[in-house]
Amino acid sequence: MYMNILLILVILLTILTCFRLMKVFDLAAKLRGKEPYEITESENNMNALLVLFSLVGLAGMFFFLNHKYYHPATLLPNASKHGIEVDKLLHVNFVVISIAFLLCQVALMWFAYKYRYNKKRRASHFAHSTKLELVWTILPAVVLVFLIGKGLIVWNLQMWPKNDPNKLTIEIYSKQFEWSARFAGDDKTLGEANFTMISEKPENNNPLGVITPETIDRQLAQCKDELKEIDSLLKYSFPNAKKYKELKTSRRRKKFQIQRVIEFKNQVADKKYTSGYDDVVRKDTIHIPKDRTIELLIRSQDVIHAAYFPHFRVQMYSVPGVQTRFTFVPIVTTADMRVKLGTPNFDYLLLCNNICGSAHFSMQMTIVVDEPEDWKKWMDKQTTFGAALAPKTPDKKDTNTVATDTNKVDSNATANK
Ligand SMILES: [Cu+2]
Repeated sequence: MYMNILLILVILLTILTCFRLMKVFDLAAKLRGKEPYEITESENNMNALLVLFSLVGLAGMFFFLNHKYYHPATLLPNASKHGIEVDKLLHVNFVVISIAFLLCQVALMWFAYKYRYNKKRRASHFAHSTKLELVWTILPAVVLVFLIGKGLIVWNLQMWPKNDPNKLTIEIYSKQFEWSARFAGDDKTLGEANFTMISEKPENNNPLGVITPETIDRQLAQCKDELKEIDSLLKYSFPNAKKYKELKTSRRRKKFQIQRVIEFKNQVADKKYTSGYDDVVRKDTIHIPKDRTIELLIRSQDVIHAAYFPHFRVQMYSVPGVQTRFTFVPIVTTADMRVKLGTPNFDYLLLCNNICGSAHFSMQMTIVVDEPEDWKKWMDKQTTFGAALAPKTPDKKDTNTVATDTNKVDSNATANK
């Protein structure tokens, strides 16, 4: 505290001293019979030289920082197919920017030095040069067209990839402050989901709002119970005006939710809603296979997040109410990357790259890239959404004869009883 006051005092006194010194210089100049702010030729030359000298410092700093911080090895190692192109694009951009920066700075400083004020020199009038204007319009335009064109090609690589029938579709779901992932099962289709179907109740556990005939019935029952509770609060308690208003709002919302769930129920005959049964929902760590196209479908429950996989050069906003997507192919397994980096506990991460609230920093998920056969083994061990719902629902485990899987479903069945 005292240190801060002292610091402010020192700064104020320094400013005051500077003002007084300037006044003294003015008076001294007047006494010598000169104009107070007249700049002499030697001062002018000295300033011009200093400008030139600052160019040496600036360029030196530029090369030093470039060497220290911008080097392909200082980037996180790339682990995706399109990432190679993204990194190349970054390097090309840096080269072009560096050349443009250096040329502009050299020209700026050199002209300031060369055309410093000189009493004997008269400025020449130069109004227009078509040739010069053409050069400085066409040259940057060509460079920008090249950069933007190359950027668009790389962008289209992952946004509009050739349709790969063997792609693996994964839904990435964000909410404050965690990620969930949902794998499309054997049918390669994610079951439909809607926010009105979200239930955090342990017995209805449906945090992503997946729609199946069972979840519809459970959600309807849960919503009706909640509506009854709101009604009884409105009827039998004597809340204050504010609380009363809040309860009325909750009641309106709950009724809207029930209406939506009933709409889903009415569609069951046509839509079936069975693709969600073989989906696999994961919260902490997910495994993905190497060398296979991964299609990410990204959704958000609350605010805008950004799904950022730095090693795969993937980043996409996760926006409430809009599904965004990204496609990539992982090319290095976690095990290979650990050997390559010499870090035995290295893991790929999914991070949130958009400040979304107080615990934003902790919003992450571990991604493990496996060889395809290892990934298959991991996938087969997972409990499907259908199996977690009820013991008798059809899901891929019913057709799978792997012993461990049957055990898993059975244990789940017992847990559900
Ligand atoms: Cu976030």
